[in-house]
Order: sequence, then structure tokens, then C-alpha cells
Amino acid sequence: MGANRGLLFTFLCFVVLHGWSLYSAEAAVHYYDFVLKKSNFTRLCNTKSMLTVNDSFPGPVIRVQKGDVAYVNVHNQGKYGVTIHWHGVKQPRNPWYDGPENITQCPIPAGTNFTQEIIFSDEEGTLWWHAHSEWSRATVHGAIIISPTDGTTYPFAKPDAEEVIVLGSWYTGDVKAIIDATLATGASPNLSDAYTINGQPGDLYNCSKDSTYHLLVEHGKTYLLRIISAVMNEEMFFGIAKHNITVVGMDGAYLEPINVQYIMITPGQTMDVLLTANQSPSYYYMVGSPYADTIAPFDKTVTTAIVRYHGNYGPPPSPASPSLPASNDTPAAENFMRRLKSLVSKDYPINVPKNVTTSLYITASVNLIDCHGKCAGPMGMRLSASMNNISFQKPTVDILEAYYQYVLLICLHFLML
Ligand SMILES: [Cu+2]
Repeated sequence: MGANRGLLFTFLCFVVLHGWSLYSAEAAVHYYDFVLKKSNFTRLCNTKSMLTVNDSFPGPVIRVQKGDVAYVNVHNQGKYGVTIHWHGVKQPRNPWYDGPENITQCPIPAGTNFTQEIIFSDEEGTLWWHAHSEWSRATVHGAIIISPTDGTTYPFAKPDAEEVIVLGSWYTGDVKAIIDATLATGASPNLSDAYTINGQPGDLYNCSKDSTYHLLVEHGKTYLLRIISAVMNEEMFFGIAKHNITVVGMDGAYLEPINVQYIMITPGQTMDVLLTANQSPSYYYMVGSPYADTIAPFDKTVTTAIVRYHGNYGPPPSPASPSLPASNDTPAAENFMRRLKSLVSKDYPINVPKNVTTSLYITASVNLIDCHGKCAGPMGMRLSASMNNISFQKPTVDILEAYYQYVLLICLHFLML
């Protein structure tokens, strides 16, 4: 009896400690190498050295099919420890590689490499990955594309082609220096100097016209745009001149399709939209402009890219612009958000728990800590984010590992019985 019980607990401990492989035998396995290092980029007439993956901004795309597994070997050739987060990947029973620094894992130390295991389950559509240490995500991010498995397809007509559109924030200064100064003084961080579409600020900024991103389209074809907001702080309106778009997915899941003139996308969100090239061949602006329902300062600039039709025609003197809502147009933002609904069908069931047993009340806010006039935030105080009025002090070990050690102790305790 005792021996059997010991064996059972050994087995249970193995399951608890090592996780249980949920993925099926058919899941394909993908391998990526991410080399994290500083290299030079020039925007807005200025060159700076910044941290990226594989020298690209935005970074490389991870492509999988639903239910696959990816191994990403991160080689940290930077100066500081960094974690990478797989935003929106549920990773069932595999929380050890989720990324938030000192919460699910320790940062990958500078000069070392570490292989992260990413287990995909029911996600389908677009997600993204980004660094999760202070503000490193500003320059260290990229798309995750999750295609339908073999033998299945999209819940809409197969698009003729697809393109990733990453919205980002550009700081002329070094982002680490900006957040370090913020943490040291308690002031609000510097605003970004530009927004970007696929790494480029676009025609409306200094020294940017020659590098504006162009999306080439053919008349009559439909394109799946996988839009990701890697913007640091502001919510964004986004639209394309003279073209409605159809939103079909969000955050790695499908939606009831909605046809809109603009979307409103928040930092961290992804949206899959269909664009049909049905206008006369020309150049059309796609535009990202901020939406802010706050009195706090925000970057009020506007980023552009160009939807350019194939064909023989003279480019217009200036591409047509979409009329996006004003930056304080909260009804416009709400009108869009209210229309977002999950696609619920036999093939795409949504299992929302209907029996709610516990209600939690959570307040997320940015508070002011009194430091007797010595800080550089509003009224000489320090800005500090909180949940339910409790701020977070970074621990020396990661919280999940601490939890893990506790589980280990319980297991050893059982084995000794
Ligand atoms: Cu994230």
C-alpha cells in the first residue's frame, strides 16, 4: 500500500512539476533563433542604437498552424536581462515561458541563451510576441500568425493574400533611459516622437517620406491585414482612405464580421481585417491616429502608410486620406467597440462560463505617492500604478518559481510519508 501510494504521488508530482503534454502527436514543431542585440536605426533625421531581434524592427514573424508547438531560442547579446512574452498564447499547463519579468520567469541574463517552449492550443488568427522587461517591448516585438490546421479553413472566403501591419511608437531617445528616468524621478515618461506602421513613421514626419511603408495591391483582390498594436501607451484609430474594411478576428479568435470605416485598437491588441481593393487604381493613405480619453498628455502625431494599386497610372499629387475620428471622440471609439462580438458557430464554439460563483472587484489605476515634494510627478509626488490600491515591488525571485518551490516541498512531504 505504502509503496503504491509513494508511486502514485511520484507520478502526480511528475505531472505537476513537469507539466503534461497537451499537444497531440500531429502538432508540427517549429524552431526559431532570436538574436537579441543592439543595432543602428535611423528615423526622424536621427540615428540611434536600439535593441531588436535579428536586426529587424518590427521583429521576425512566428508562423504556425493551430495547435502546433514552437521553440524559440533567445540569444541575449544585449547588456541587460530580458524576457520575451507570447502575447495571448494560452499555453495550457505551460506557464513557465510566459515572459512577465519576475512573475512567470526570471529575465534571460545578458550573454546567455534560453529556449522558450510555446504551446498553441485553440488560438487561431493573429497574436504577437514582445519583450516584457520595462520598456524593451518598444523595439523588441513581432507578429505570431496562427493559420487554420490542414483540412480546415477560415470562417470567411479565403483571402488572395495577407500582410502584417504593426503599429508602433518611436522614441528619438533611448527607451531604457526614458523609463529609468521615470522610475528614478516619479515623473511621467517622455511622450513618443512618432507612431509607426511597419517600423516607418510615414509622410507626415520629418525625413520619413522616402521610407514610408507601401502595401501593394491588385484591383479586385482581397487582402487579410493582420493588424497589431505594439504602440506603447495610446489607443489608436486606424482606417484606409475610400476603403471600408471588414473586421473578422481579434486577439487570436474570430469575430462576427463587421464592415467599418475605421477601427479603434488598444496597445497589445490584434485585429484581423479584410481589405478588398475595389477602388480606381491609385495611392490611398492608411492612417493611424491616437484616441485618448484622458487629460494626461499624449503623442498627438499621425502615422501614415500607402495602399498602392498595381497598374499604369500617374500617382496622385497627394494620396486621399481617410477621415478618422478626432483624438477625443469617445462616442466613435465606443460605437466601434460595441459592435465587436465573438463568432459563435459549431466550428468555432465559445465556451463562456455561465455559472458565476465569485465576483471580484478590481481597480487598476495610476496613483500618486507622496514624497514630500521631492519627486518630479504632479504636485511633487511620484506616479505609481496599482491594482486595488496596491503597487508592485519587483521581487528577487520570480513569483511562479516561488510557487513551484512550494509545490516541490509538498511533493517531498508526501513522498516521505
Ligand atoms: Cu503583451
